[in-house]
Amino acid sequence: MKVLIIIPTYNERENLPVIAAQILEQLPYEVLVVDDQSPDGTGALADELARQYEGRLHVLHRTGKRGLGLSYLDGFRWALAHQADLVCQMDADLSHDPRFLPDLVKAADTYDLVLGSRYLNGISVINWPLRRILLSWFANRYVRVITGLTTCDTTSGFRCWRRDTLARLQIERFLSQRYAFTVETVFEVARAGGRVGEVPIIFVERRVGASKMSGQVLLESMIMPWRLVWRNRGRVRRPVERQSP
Ligand SMILES: Nc1nc2c(ncn2[C@@H]2O[C@H](COP(=O)(O)OP(=O)(O)OP(=O)(O)O)[C@@H](O)[C@H]2O)c(=O)[nH]1
Ligand SMILES: [Mg+2]
Repeated sequence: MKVLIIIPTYNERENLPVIAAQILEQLPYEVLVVDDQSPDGTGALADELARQYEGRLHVLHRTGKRGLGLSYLDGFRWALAHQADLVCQMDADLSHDPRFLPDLVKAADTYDLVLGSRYLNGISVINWPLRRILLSWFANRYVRVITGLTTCDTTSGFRCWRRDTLARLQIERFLSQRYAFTVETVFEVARAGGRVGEVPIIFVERRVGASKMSGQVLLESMIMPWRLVWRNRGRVRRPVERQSP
């Protein structure tokens, strides 16, 4: 079974070699780095890593409009074209520990989409200031109330998809270009009757590099749940969804 881990990067020079080694030296998976022409040279570094881990680390250099959601869509297309059976998503900044990947992969036996959840057993977040925890926690509450989704951590970027779930996504329908993509994807899977599960993870704040969170990102994320509900009006009001056991 081919498991592909997609890692989007924008200025992650210090982090990328560490996360690549952690995954490729301990787990039987492949990695796809999707770089958005990082000014710090992460793309060229990824090419070096592709030579070092020949056949196991691949690089997609994006051109055109920058965006986390747009990067994932390109990564998904690549994964489908390269016959991946399971596709995981994770950040490059070492916030997502690869030791949880096997749990996500295993849960994909049962679920169409598996979320690595920070809020399943209380709050599992290390080194976040209180205001950041509150922002993330309220963002998840906000999404649940507006969309009717029942997942605890709908905004998590640590996930595993079954190939057939990805293949069924109507990519051309997507509205989000940035981080709101996390919510839109869960909403679309649940709306189509897919099984969404959550497994607990421990999230650690990045130590090096800068966050790409911006006002524009927050604005898109505030508006998106309303846009999703509006687009879906007249159909199932509250998407049906099953939780993890
Ligand atoms: N390709 C691509 N990657 C991006 C873009 N924006 C962010 N990323 C990557 O997406 C991942 C998550 O970005 P972060 O800036 O860590 O955002 P976050 O984890 O939501 O927020 P923090 O908690 O502040 O770190 C990292 O691997 C980034 O390098 C983008 O526009 N394009
Ligand atoms: Mg981060």
